[in-house]
Amino acid sequence: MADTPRYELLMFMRSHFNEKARWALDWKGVPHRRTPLLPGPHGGPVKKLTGQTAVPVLIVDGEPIHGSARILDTLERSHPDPPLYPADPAERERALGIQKFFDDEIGPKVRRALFSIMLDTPSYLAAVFAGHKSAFVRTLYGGIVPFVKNKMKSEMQIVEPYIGEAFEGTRQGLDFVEKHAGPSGYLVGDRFSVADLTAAALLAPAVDVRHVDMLKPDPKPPGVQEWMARWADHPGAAWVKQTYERDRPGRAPVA
Ligand SMILES: N[C@@H](CCC(=O)N[C@@H](CS)C(=O)NCC(=O)O)C(=O)O
Repeated sequence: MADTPRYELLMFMRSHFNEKARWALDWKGVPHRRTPLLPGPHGGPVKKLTGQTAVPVLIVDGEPIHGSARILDTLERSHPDPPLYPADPAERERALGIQKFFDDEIGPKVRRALFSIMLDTPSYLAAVFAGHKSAFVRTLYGGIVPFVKNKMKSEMQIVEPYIGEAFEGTRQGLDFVEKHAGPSGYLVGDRFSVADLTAAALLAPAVDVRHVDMLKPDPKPPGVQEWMARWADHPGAAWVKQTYERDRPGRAPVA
């Protein structure tokens, strides 16, 4: 029997809030196991473990921690080097404020905007979230989407005026990083921090980032191509790509 790892991440493939936790684990070089779950069937087991259904969940020595900001905070305490929090208290406060802004305001809107497109292409949705499963499971999963589409739409508020606000929120996030990145390219001070990690991860679904954990599968349906083309020339999209190229490490050791 395989040993139980000290760190196990319960996650969705390619999901941007989950990407925050993956990035922090990789940045700090924390050996961990990843357990990809399928959105939908994930709900029961995750609720049993944490009392709520959202992932990422990081299990540390058997203790589940949910919420990407809490996960990053836990890792910052257990693995302070390399840091994600600036040493200067004022800079730290600003970096955590930027994380909160993106977690609360921008991340959910980016997701809503992209889902408003992907729900019309169930097989692509299956390729995004069930790419690690067999072709049989992917086909089954894609086949279920049309039946749960309306429930998903109401749960994720995929209706007007929220869809329009979600596209506007995506633009607001890209505008924010364009405006606030300093000469070093970082949002706070002159080194990479939780602010850059959060903004880049939560905007990544709108950008053609090449990192394996966020790469969108091909072929992309026309709606997804249009979604990416819409932001491609925005300087904020260039910032996201640059941040990925410069500061998104490869996979930490598998535990
Ligand atoms: N604020 C949470 C948001 C997490 C979140 O929205 N997770 C989504 C995936 S991106 C999820 O698990 N949705 C399914 C559910 O809530 O049951 C965090 O920062 O971790």
